[in-house]
Amino acid sequence: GTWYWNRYPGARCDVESMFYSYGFDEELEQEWEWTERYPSQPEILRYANHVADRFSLWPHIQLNTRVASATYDTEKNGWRVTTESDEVFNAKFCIMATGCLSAANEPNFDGMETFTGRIFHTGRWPHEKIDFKDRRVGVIGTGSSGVQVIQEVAKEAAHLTVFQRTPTYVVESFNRALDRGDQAKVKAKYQDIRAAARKTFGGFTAVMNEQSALSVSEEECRERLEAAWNKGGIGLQFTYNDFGFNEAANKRAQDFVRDKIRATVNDPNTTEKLLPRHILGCKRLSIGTNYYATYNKPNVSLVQLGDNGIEHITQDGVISEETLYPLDDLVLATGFDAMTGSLSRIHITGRNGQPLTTAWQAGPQSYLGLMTHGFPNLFTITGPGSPSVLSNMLPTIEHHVEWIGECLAHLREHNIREIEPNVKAQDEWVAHGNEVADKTLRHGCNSWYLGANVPGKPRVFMPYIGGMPTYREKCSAVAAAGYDGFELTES
Ligand code: N01
Repeated sequence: GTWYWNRYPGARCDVESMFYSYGFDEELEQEWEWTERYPSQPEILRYANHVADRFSLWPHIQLNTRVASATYDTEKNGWRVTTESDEVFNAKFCIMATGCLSAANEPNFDGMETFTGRIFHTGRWPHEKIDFKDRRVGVIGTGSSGVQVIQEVAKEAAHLTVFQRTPTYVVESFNRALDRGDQAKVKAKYQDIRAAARKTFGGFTAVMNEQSALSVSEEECRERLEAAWNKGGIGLQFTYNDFGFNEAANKRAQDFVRDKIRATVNDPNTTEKLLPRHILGCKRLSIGTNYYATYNKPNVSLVQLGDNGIEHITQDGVISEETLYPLDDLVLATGFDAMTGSLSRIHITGRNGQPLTTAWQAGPQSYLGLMTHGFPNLFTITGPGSPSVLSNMLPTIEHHVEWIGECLAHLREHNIREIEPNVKAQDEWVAHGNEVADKTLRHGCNSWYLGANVPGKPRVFMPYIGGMPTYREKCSAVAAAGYDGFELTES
């Protein structure tokens, strides 16, 4: 879904293509050829379609179907799922694979309906080619989607105005074509590399340097950061092990990126606006290709939004700080109602008719990010409370699919009709998740990890930040102990 909808110009994954791929089938991984270090959206979509073809999945998939509700039937111990076209499906188990970053966050700016130009959201991009030639384009938002779309639209538009609320840290991707040799090296030991990646915090191939940034001189720290920068990608975060925990250590990384911005951007005014001030990695690090240099182009200007943000939209453009910026097109790169949005937009009701939105009123509650008390037989793939967005999503999704698959086999084998986490196990898991998150610097900024980008959303750090190896171990131990922490009811 992600790669079907996010088809804006420049859309690309920030995990290397050879590892942003499935590992469950050796023939698949040997045969498929990736063309670039970081895969573009069309290439990932081609890959997903290829996998569906290769494993004959299409007969099991019903496209163009929006699920409206999922209701647990306590008598029948099963789920009743309805679609917006009034189809009804009954199933004993229901698995929500609705995604972490799929419910678009579309702010309803005052006067937006009067705008006479075109409005696009990066996460709901049209399928036809959108031409920005000779047009005055505005982009609102400078997260990972904004960064990518800005770089591309700037190449085409007559003028591009970027409306920035919070400047972001962008590292260079140094994307490049992958030749047969590059691929052959990985393919020769694909499974070994994947196994090693599974032992890292996020399931990526970059390995954390287990040294404090403060244990070395500033000069040595800079040299290492420079080397990591030149390698490209989000590995910069793993240069020292305390960037995520110690503000003084983190400041060294921040200063390094701020100096890169100063060295790149020509206009001092624009430079000042682009300098991020928050903890590096507190919001998701973005990856770009000449992002900062884009602001040296004569057709690009940057507007720093004041405390009132976007004040008003008129038929002609955007008003901020009483200035009108005339526009033909407006691109909303305003992100997602992350982690919970795709679930809360389906009317899910569990035991005793309790809506999931009520159960999660104060923030998502789950056991292992896989199930929620009061919602028996309902699984979530990469749900809140699991490492999900802090990890390499494809292997992480595979891990959940495998765990749930094995769980269902166990239930069938033991003639069990209902599975549900008990309150104690769930509370302990939520408390553990909060305790680990509190030890990090992640609470220091308004990120979507905390739900801070959506007005009114409770501020809770939603993904599990204890790392993939710990998480995998816990999931395996729970299953090995006969689904410890779950109530299993026999038929
Ligand atoms: O969304 P975001 P995204 N008025 O929430 C601004 C993944 N991803 O779609 O920072 C004005 O990060 C908001 O400002 P602020 C990746 O995990 C990966 O860019 O909240 N501005 C911010 O600048 C990523 O983190 C890839 O102050 C408003 C921007 O809009 C996640 O998806 C590519 C606003 C939203 O940034 C989400 O990224 C793309 C308002 N009312 C996405 N509301 C790659 O793999 C929001 N903003 C490379």
